[in-house]
Amino acid sequence: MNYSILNLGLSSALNTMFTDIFHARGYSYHSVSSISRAFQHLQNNHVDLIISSMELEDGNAAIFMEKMNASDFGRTPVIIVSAHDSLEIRKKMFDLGVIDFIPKNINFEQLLHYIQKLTTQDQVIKELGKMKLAVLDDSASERQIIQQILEIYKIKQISFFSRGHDLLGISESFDIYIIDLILEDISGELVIHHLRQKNPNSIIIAISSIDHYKTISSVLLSGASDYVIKPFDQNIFIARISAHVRAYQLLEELRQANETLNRLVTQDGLTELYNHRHICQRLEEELKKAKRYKKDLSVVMLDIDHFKGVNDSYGHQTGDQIIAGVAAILSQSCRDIDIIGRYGGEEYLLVLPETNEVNAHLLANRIRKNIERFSFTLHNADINALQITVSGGVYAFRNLGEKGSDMIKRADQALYAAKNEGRNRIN
Ligand code: GH3
Ligand code: MG
Ligand code: MG
Repeated sequence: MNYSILNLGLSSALNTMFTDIFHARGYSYHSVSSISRAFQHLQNNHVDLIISSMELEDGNAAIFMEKMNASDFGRTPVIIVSAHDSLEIRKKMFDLGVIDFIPKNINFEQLLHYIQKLTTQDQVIKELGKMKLAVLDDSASERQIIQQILEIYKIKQISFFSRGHDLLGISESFDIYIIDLILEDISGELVIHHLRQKNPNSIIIAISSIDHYKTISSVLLSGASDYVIKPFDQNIFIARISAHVRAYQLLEELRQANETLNRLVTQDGLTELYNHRHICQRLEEELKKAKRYKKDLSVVMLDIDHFKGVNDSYGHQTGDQIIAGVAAILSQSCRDIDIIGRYGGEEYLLVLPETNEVNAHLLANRIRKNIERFSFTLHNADINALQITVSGGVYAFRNLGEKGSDMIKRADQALYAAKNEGRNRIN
């Protein structure tokens, strides 16, 4: 992201340093020494962050902040860099709305932290723009104020409601709810309670002029994500919503990271089938179910015939393509509830719930024929199509004392018999 930073100050040493740092990171950077020049620049350019020194050519940082607050640029964040540091100065500047105060032995980490924050803020505002909002308030003027605030932040998908029953009555869900507590037809707290039950992940913000801790506590317990007291400052209101959007984003990132992690732990990289550990685990689980509910359960062990020859003649990469190709045929040939794994190198294990030995044989033979008929297209200079066969061993669960590993052993024995009897067959 190309951020634009404006420096306001008299020190050329600081200006040189900022120029180096910001240009190196690809940010656009401009420096002025007076308040009037700063406003000229702001009129004509977009600025994401202002860094101001205390002493300026035509005034000081406090005067600048007063003018900023009265201008259209009041929302642009300002950081103060100062050689003089006292609690008094800090308090005065914070009261004027600066976002931080950095002593002049400036720590660049701290400065870059603000740039990072701008990125986060950008992402949050962008995310907010995509979200669907519902505003419930029985006062038309309040609804208008909220609409104006939201529109400043380019939030456009807003539905307005004046009656709690209307909002509860529709089936549509929203990402963010802004709920006034005192309504004509129903208590806002009850609305929040129902909304929360229906929308466990939505952001629900209660707004009210009641500032008693008991009300606040009770509304938060009913499921509100936050409570904003009226009249509220528009920037604080958006900052609070943004904080929840950020948490919402982080949770979503966490959920996706968990999903990826889970895939990595359970999946074989080459074939995208379950890996050895996971298919064995799934077999144990299915065996428990089969025993408890007295259901059939079969396993099939499949192994590519003379696979060493494929590697030897055409190379390991071609071998890998065949292993992945066979996996794809298995996935296409099985039902959704069948569980398919790569047991080892060119061996596959199928776990077939509610399938008896006869049906497991039928399936294994259908797969065997599909593979025998299939012509594997290869990305290989020597050969562009190859045919292979597989052999298989079937075993169906018989007695309560059996473990998953016993079933695999039996299927493996049947497989070796098939190999001995000439391959391209199922035993
Ligand atoms: P059989 O018909 O008796 O099964 O003969 P085979 O050659 O298939 O059996 P063997 O078990 O002797 O050889 C399996 C070969 O599979 C040996 C090994 O190098 C190869 N292999 C195992 N894993 C992989 C892999 O991930 N990629 C490739 N390309 N080859 C693999
Ligand atoms: Mg083999
Ligand atoms: Mg093998």
